[in-house]
Amino acid sequence: MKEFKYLEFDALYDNYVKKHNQIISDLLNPKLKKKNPPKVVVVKPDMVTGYGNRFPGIVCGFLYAIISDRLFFIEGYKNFEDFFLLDFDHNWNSIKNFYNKNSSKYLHNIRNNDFPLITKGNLKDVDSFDILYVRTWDYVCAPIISNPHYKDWIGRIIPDYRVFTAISLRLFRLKLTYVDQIKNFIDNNFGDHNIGIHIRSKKTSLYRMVIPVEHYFQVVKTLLVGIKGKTISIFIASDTNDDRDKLAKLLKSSNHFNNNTINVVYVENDMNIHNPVNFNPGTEANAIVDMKILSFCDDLVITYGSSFGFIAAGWSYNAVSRQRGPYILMPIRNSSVDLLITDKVYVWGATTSEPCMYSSRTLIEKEDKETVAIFKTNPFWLYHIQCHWPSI
Ligand SMILES: Nc1nc2c(ncn2[C@@H]2O[C@H](COP(=O)(O)OP(=O)(O)O)[C@@H](O)[C@H]2O)c(=O)[nH]1
Ligand SMILES: [Mg+2]
Repeated sequence: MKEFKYLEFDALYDNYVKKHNQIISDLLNPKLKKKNPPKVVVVKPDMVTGYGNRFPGIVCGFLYAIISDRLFFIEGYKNFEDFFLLDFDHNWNSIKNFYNKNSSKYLHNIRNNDFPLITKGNLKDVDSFDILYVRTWDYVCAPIISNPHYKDWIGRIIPDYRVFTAISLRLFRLKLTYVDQIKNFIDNNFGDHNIGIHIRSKKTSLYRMVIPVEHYFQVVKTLLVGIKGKTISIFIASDTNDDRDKLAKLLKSSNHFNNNTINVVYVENDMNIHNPVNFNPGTEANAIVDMKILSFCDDLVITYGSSFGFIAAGWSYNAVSRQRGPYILMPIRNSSVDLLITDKVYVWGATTSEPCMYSSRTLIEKEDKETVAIFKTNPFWLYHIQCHWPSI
């Protein structure tokens, strides 16, 4: 695993951890009789959908906390410590009693969007509120890194603008048991070049759109053009056993792979079981394992409209060294004629491993000119607006 570090950000994070721990231990120390609790950002992550929505919301909350010089907390993530290491206690329940009578404001609520505030506002203007709540499942770091008040500073501490990678690698460090499992899988299954595929076919919000499994196969063939005489692993993560098995069979039966040795690999998850709370396929444990293994692949082929693959693309140091992609497979109408429509692409390559901001087109269409112009100073704004749902 690559020895790349965001030196400036990592130093800032280490200082943040020290500061957080000190302030909270003073607050909880009865002898000190501290009266004024610190100003905070409290993220309410989307716990009803999946990791692909939970992670971006939390990362954005942390970015809000550091740019507004507040402490960072998460509300309602009960089983965080089952999966992740904890550098500092960010459980809002630990200190929320100190705030009962204090003032609060929603800095960002996905239902109201509040884009002008986060794209061009100065957070000093909301300094009087003790609590700034953040509720989002979307990657709103995209407009924050355009904000003229913070742009230069964020650009200095995270020079390649891969805010998700820098923050997620510190906040979402897996516990040893998962690290071992993932490392073991990689040691036993990865080759010289590794292509990760995330198939998401059972997403109800994609209406009647589908992506035939053959399309994933086509993209793998394209990615292998020019690669010769190597050991290639093709790692499949999928929300159904059937699609995974179908793609594995297609790949294994192909003879189009130059002189490469191809190993088709996957974790033996039973995706027929469902999470009883949010009805997601599989389990939270096998989801983070699949996601993390994907993140270590050299090439990624992911599914349009599924945040799972976008998050995988940014959640390892490979995000920094990956030469190309991720490649995003586009859905088509569930009919034989759609493929013949020539104004459709079935796959496109992204230029960044940052997660997509799904509501960026809403921002561009609904907000005032200045907000839109500022958002467009994000070098990846064109990429972000491709994430919007397809118009059918
Ligand atoms: N193990 C595993 N779980 C998956 C896979 N695809 C989807 N899931 C589960 O379904 C959830 C879907 O939510 P999310 O991550 O937001 O992705 P989205 O619904 O496709 O945008 C994930 O968090 C996982 O729990 C997969 O390939 N492997
Ligand atoms: Mg999602």
